[in-house]
Amino acid sequence: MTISKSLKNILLIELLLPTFLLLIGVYHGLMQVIYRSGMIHSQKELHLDYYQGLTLHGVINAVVLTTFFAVAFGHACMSFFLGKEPGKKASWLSLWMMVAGTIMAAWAMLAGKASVLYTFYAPLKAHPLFYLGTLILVVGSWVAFFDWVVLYKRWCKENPGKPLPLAILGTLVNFTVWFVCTLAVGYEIIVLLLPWSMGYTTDINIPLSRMLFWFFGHALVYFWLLPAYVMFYTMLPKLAGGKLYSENAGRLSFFLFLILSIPVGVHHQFSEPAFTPSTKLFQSILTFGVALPSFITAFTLAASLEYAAWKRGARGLFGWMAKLPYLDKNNGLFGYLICGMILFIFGGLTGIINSSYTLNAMVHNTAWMPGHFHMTVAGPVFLAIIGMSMHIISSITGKEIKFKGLYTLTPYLWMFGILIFSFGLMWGGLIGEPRRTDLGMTYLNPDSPLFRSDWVKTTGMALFGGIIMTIAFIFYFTSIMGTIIGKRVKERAIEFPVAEPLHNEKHIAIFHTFKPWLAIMAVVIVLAYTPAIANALKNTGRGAPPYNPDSAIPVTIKNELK
Ligand code: HAS
Repeated sequence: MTISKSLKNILLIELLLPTFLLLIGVYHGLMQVIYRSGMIHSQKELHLDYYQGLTLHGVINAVVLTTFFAVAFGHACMSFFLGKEPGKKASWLSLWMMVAGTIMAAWAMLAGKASVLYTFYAPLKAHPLFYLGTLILVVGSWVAFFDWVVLYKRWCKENPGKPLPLAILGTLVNFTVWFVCTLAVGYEIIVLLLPWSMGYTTDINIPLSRMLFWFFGHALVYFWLLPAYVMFYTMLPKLAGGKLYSENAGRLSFFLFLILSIPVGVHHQFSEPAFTPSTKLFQSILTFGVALPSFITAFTLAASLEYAAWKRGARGLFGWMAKLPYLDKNNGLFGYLICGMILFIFGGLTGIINSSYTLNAMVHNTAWMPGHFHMTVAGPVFLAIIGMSMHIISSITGKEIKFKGLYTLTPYLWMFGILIFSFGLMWGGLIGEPRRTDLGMTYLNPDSPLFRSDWVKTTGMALFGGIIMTIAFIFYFTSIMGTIIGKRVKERAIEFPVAEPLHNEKHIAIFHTFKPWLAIMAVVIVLAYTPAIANALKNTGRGAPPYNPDSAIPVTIKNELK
């Protein structure tokens, strides 16, 4: 489908701006493994602050890149699957708000005034512009969503009785979850963090602020994941040369995400005494529930891939795994999606370990945790984002992908790097290695009395994996830069490889309406969060003054001592 100049420019900015910012994000990722492996024993050597770098790494890679991409991919899906481009004014307004928010937050982080990590947990305190910028970025993404809802309603009126394309269903579910969960973090920012950071209030209710964050924070991980799921269901079977095994399974999965993505946030707070065991148990059970749509996805997609491989001549029980178009240079996107899925087998299984209350006590706040989440957010999510960004940029500019060999190799190299990196972290976590700690200053410094020789091999493994990932990103960056400066060789258009369903499935009415699912979503959230809010309000502890991450003395007292 042809694309207007305005939408083309919007998509290019939304995809390329975070790609350039990734240079900072990936650089600080490399610095993390270097710091942690003990190669650097003093911050002064590189004039870099560990927590500042970690904040830039987390915010750019996990918040800015993912939000810009979700909006850009949403615009592209709306245009392609509904046959109508989103409103020009709303799309530009959304973009400029997201850019303005990013600039504000980036300034605060680069100036060293917001080293609070991507979770911005109180009592770590950031400059007000960090919180405000994050809020404006989020509200900018809402503007795009509200406009899509208008588009969707118009499409329903014009196409009565026609099933909503699965990609649109997935996108609307994703942004509904996003809208609801960001209300909580918006409240946290406006009512708790901003007044406190501006000095209007002196302390803050820690359990409440963290609970509000995780109301948003766990749903956030599905906001990252669902664009990749849209690609898995609607495009991957086609890229593999087959068909989608069951479209109804896809619809069910997306609706399950709608009801279960949010009411599970307390599983990040199992070790916080403010919440009672029954609150934790209920959300732990719901967390096992939210793994269900991913299991459905795993089986549906495995069946779709098996069908594709059988069509390509595969035989035997596992023969299909070898007969997929892994290194086909003219089908590079397949590699990005399949490598993401393979990583997600491990990312998902480790997630299920985390959600068990007892096992969580073993792994919480250890290096295991970044091991888990790099096989999710840096696995299927990141690979789908960069693979699809290249696909969209090449289609809408009418340019051929350049350095196809590098582009095709990137996901395999990245997967190999992540597996080594994450296994190093998880192994380290199991033998007590903490997360979010500059180990080179203490535990990995042979001159320190705290030196832990048993962590040398695990952090070394993570370093090795991190270097491979950095090389993979350089391959990708070279290819995307080559593509952008290349010559136009075809019509500018939005194109997606669309998978047909394998069966003519029964029409199940409940899979074609949002209303009952939205009602169940509201009920489950109320059931899960009423006790959690009551706990946070009752067991507040003492309000906390602001801290910076590099010192155990509150900022206010430090100022008085000066
Ligand atoms: Fe998680 C912590 C539980 C999924 C991200 N998670 C985190 C954090 C992040 C994160 C960033 O219960 C750290 C936050 C922080 O900074 O503190 N997580 C889960 C569970 C799932 C899960 C149960 N997480 C994700 C996803 C993420 C993500 C997705 C990002 C995108 N996670 C937790 C818990 C914690 C946590 C606790 C807190 C721990 C603590 O103590 O702090 C589930 O959704 C996972 C279900 C997934 C599956 C896998 C399905 C597999 C598929 C692929 C199939 C492959 C095929 C290909 C078919 C069941 C779909 C085959 C082809 C071949 C050729 C072989």
